Amino acid sequence: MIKSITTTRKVAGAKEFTALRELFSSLGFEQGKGWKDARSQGASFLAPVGNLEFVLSRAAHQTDLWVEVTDLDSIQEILAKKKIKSVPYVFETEWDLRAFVAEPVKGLKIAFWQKNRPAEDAIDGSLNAEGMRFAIVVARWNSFITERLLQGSLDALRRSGCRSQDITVVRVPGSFEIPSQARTLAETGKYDAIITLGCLIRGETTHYEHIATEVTRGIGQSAQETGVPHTYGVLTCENLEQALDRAGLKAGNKGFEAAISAVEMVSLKRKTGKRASKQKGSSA
Ligand code: DLZ
Repeated sequence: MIKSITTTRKVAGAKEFTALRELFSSLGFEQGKGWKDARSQGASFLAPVGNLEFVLSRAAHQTDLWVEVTDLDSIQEILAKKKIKSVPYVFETEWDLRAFVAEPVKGLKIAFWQKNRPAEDAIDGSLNAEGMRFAIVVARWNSFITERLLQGSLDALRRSGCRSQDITVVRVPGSFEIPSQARTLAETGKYDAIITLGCLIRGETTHYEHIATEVTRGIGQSAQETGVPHTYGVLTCENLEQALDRAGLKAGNKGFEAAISAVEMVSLKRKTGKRASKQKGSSA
């Protein structure tokens, strides 16, 4: 049974090795284990889908790597910031896609591509958090769980390109206090989004339903009334086992998801907000 495909690339030296490792991290690739021994070193990057193609063609488009992405513009922005040249790719086929080729180090050509979509298709937020500022409100109650959620959020923000100095973490006693603190932070105007993290466990929480409803309503209300995106990383669980699963054990890490959603919402707000003001401007 085949399990996976790995393609390796020998690089010219330590400088290129570091440059490629940093570039691939900032593009949003998930890091694999990598390895290092006395004679050599490997930096590994994972993608959700691997695909090995043997091609028989007379066309000239030869690149070393094809990377399918969800937001080509964000990738181009990151490369431009790093002063990596890229050129639009001209296809001889009728493929329904957009692409460009970048050469981050001499001799390594990477084609980044995205499926074309009809013009009326949805607007997506990007997952590039460079230059965005976030506040994370985290409840101390059930800290065994909420600290894991916090680590998940920090991991997501850093991997999306957010700088540590643009992240503020505020701890509150319990989930009940999250909405008021979230609102205080949102009203400062210093943050692009607020990420809320807490953990309510039915078996251990008196008035569980009331607290859960109040916390959810309060966070939503703060988001709507301040206009600052808030994302919801408050676990509402039947028991500790379920909470652990959602804090990184079996069912993902809801803190990570809340942070990624925050990045997407900030990007989306910027894109759709711009669109709205452009439309206003053109009708005036
Ligand atoms: C009091 C309480 C209880 C019983 N359970 C939880 C819980 O499971 N998760 C949580 O985040 N907080 C809990 N709290 C604390 C309340 O949220 C609040 O901090 C206190 O009632 C003080 O207002």
